[in-house]
Amino acid sequence: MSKCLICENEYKSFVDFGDMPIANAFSPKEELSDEYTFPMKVGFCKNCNMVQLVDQPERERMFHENYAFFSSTSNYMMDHFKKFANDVSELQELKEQSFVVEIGSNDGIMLQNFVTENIPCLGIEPSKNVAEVSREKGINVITEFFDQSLAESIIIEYQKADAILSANVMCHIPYIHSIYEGVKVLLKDDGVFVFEDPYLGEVIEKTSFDQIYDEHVFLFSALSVSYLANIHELQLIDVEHQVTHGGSMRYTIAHKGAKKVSDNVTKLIKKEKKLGLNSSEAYASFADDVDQIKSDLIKLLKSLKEEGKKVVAYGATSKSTTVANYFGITPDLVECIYDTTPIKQNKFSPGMHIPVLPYDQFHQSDPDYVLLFAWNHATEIMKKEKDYMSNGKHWITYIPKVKIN
Ligand code: JHZ
Ligand code: SAH
Repeated sequence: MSKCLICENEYKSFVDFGDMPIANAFSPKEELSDEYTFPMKVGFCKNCNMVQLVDQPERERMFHENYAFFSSTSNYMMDHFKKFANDVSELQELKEQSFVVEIGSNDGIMLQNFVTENIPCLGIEPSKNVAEVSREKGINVITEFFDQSLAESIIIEYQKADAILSANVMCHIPYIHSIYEGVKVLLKDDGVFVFEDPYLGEVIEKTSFDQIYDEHVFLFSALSVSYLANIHELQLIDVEHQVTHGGSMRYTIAHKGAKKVSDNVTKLIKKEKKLGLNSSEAYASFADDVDQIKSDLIKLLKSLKEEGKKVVAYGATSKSTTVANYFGITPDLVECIYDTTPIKQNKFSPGMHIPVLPYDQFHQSDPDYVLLFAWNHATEIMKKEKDYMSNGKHWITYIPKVKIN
């Protein structure tokens, strides 16, 4: 039995992936013999409905000056964050006297939109290399981990915030109570805290098990987020589904009683109860569903190898670390991974050591099959590669089921 990070209730895990490396530890050859691993299991707490990793590596092993994920590698995500910033500007009627704080601002993909509108903003980003890129865009950044004590120092040095924003960061933080206390301190009386994360309902519905890796300690639902907010005298006031990262949810939180609660919240909670996300049964077949994808994909890759086909992968994602390591995808099944991110290139994937090559070489590679590790960006990538893939080359995807396109 393990203790819930939210309510301290005891819970059991429902899926066990075995020992996993750090998802973003793309390493040079000389560092491959010394890889850190941790036991990756996921559980569901019946009391507060939070789905969570049982163990997680210390935060400094994941977020540091060589962090490998740069947000601005997708044009679709650039547009998404422009719209996100715009939605919040309209909601809060932001102006030149307002103040916006983003938790986990990475390379500035969101805040750059406030800078161009002359709306004062501050990024909090502990990974120094990505923070440096945002500084070059004229964004003011504190390179520390956000928590309650940092929030207290921000209100002394700056002011309280009209909006606190965060995307794909809240689900990364096991010390989430300190974050919520920090939000409570930092948020103006009529301020909003708006964040997005991969949505539990879709992870279960699509068996998108690769959303589970070291960085993703929580899979949120409206049920669990409203419980968590309530503990801190905050309130979930709106929810909005997003197509990003394979299915996400945008949650809007305010001080308790400060704003009207949208019908969207009650409707989503009702839907989640109908789907049974508040009961262990919803999670009972998850491990078997993952194993079905595993056996189908490995069978396909082995038969392609026997036929002498050339198989490469596209997108050295964090998610692919779970896929490759749990399924046992070695370089003899998938030759290499092409990726546009310089820091990942000419290194090896965590655990399975598949070579990561610069995207520039993809069009000379002449593969028969391309395994799409960045399946969440399928629309953008398949459009971009349409001509190249047209003469007899095929995509392989595996969420929700193994499919040759
Ligand atoms: P992508 C990361 O997950 C980590 P990952 C993190 N934990 C999280 O939650 C989300 O991001 C937000 C490359 N690429 O977005 C760039 C191309 O090569 O699926 C990236 O390396 N060509 C914070 O890593 C990878 O694929 C392209 O055309 O699973 C995509 O990574 C495009 C669009 C991407 O996130
Ligand atoms: N918001 C961006 C980046 C997500 S990557 C996007 O959606 O694309 C997750 C980021 O959260 C990393 O850059 C990591 O350094 C940062 N992070 C992790 N813990 C944090 C904390 N306690 N406070 C602020 N940022 C944190």
